[in-house]
Amino acid sequence: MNRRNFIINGSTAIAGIVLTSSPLRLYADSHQKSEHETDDHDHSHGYELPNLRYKHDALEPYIDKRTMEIHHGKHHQGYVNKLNAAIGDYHDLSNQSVEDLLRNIDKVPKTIRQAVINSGGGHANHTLFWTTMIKGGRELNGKVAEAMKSTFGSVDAAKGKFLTTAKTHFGSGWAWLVVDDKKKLQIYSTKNQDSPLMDGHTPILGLDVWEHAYYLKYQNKRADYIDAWTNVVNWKQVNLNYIDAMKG
Ligand code: MN3
Repeated sequence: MNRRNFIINGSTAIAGIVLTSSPLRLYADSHQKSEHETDDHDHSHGYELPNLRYKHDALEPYIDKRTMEIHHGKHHQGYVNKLNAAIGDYHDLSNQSVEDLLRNIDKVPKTIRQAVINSGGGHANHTLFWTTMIKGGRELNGKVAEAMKSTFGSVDAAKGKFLTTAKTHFGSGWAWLVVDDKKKLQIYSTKNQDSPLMDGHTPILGLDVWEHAYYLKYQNKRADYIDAWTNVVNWKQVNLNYIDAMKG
């Protein structure tokens, strides 16, 4: 047992509750623990694919069951496997959350840095993505809505900018709503699996625009997929992510 686990387990015993001391706190609300997963910070057995909070068909007809099965079970699992392979014997790295790895990407040895950017980014990005969708979607209000108004003029303007950013991104990548290092909202896209965490930004909503996210159902019609996705956005979770990001 390493020092960090000892402290967390010790705290757990005293407090009687599980203390999730950042960085996964961002996702804590949505994080379902399985019996194999007792500690967000214990990666001594490698990073693990998080469970979905809903069934594969829950987002039908907007996101189809088969896409969810392959996207979560094959693509996301693939990023987790490749991250574990890249980290290998770097035990000092594998004690960190994937978010911390990305935040401190300059400290990752050059020989594995790009692999961590790709696969660690893939793991972190998808982990957020699953939690910001839910059957039926949720209403957009609360603190994040206020911040969207003050930053972009209106909630609709912010939503519009996000959707346009996603639709016009060239090639594989992600559209993001982030809290930047000055605690301001920003909307932009990144290529491949590049994570906003590498720029010191905290992503609170991400939309996967890789073809694997939509091709089975929408083929070349990325805009249709993006419009459909608006029906399943869990804005309640995005608001919680915003509140959490503003605390940090
Ligand atoms: Mn994907």
